[in-house]
Amino acid sequence: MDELDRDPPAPPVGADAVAELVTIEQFLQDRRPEGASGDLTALLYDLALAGKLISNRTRRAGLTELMGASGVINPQGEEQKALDLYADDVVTSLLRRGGRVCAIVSEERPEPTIVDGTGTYVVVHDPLDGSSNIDSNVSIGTIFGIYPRLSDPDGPPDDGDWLRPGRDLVAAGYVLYGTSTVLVLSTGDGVHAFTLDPEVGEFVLTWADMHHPDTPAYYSFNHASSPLWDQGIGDFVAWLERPDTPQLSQRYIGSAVADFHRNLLHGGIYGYPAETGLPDGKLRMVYEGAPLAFLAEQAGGLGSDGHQPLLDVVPTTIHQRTPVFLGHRGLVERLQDMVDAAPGP
Ligand code: P6P
Repeated sequence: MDELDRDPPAPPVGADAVAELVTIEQFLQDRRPEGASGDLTALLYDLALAGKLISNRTRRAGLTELMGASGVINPQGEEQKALDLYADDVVTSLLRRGGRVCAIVSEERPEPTIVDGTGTYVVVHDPLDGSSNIDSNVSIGTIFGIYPRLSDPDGPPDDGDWLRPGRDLVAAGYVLYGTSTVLVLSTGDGVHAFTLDPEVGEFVLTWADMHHPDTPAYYSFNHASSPLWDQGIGDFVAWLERPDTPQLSQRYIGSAVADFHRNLLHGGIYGYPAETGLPDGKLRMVYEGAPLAFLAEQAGGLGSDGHQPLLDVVPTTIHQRTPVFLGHRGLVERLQDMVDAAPGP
């Protein structure tokens, strides 16, 4: 047999593996805008590293003392779990060390953490959303948003840097600690997901350019609270459950990041309405509502407070709460219409 008849040599297995492997570093480098300083990319690396460290601890929470309560009460009046404190410390320490932020807003701290130096970004984050689920081994998550600094870099950052509409975000994302650890992020050019390969410690691209499916599959509301909702919300959920409307399954896991992620993949709507006793709802605008709404819109969906896009709301305090409805644009808009149409105070 002469040379021409022989099949080309099969590429070495390693080359195949590498060819398919897109790490988060490679992905961000490939999408870095011309002339960008690289600070945002480096900041996202720091948050990815924080996700790896927190993931490692959540996997061991039952094996160490991290499962329990810390005995400390956070600004929300909720008892902080030891893992909340660990996650907050990890994010804060890595961001301080990275030198790219001037301020950090955290659910776990009463005031923003001001970082000396020349950092040009502000990070807002919920270090561990859903932490009440830790002992029941339900998925939990870290939520983050990134703003460019507005204040004069020669002076201290001020609340104009973080009390601003989510429309100003330049990036947002979450790390979901579930059956696997998934980092979902957007820098304004679509939503992309990276799954942590624990054997090599790399976040590897697993979903690029994610979009809410046109046909929704789930709705995520806590039905136990329905007697406490305003009429428009009750009317919307009752409409969802009518036999002649889209047949959706009800899935509500008590962890917004997990509900949001499932609905992003399979289509649906998550809602935490205002209710008697919680006139502004439960979720927080700055570090939960706005980042998740940024992702929802980047994925072709919508995030709303029941009346308007969450990204258009200007918060007045860093821990303020808001009703939150996230996901399939058609469903969120229908909810808004039914809320506006309902008689009410
Ligand atoms: P409830 C977790 O504490 C959280 O902020 C969200 O992640 C979750 O969707 C919601 O609260 C659950 O609240 O009142 O239904 O238990």
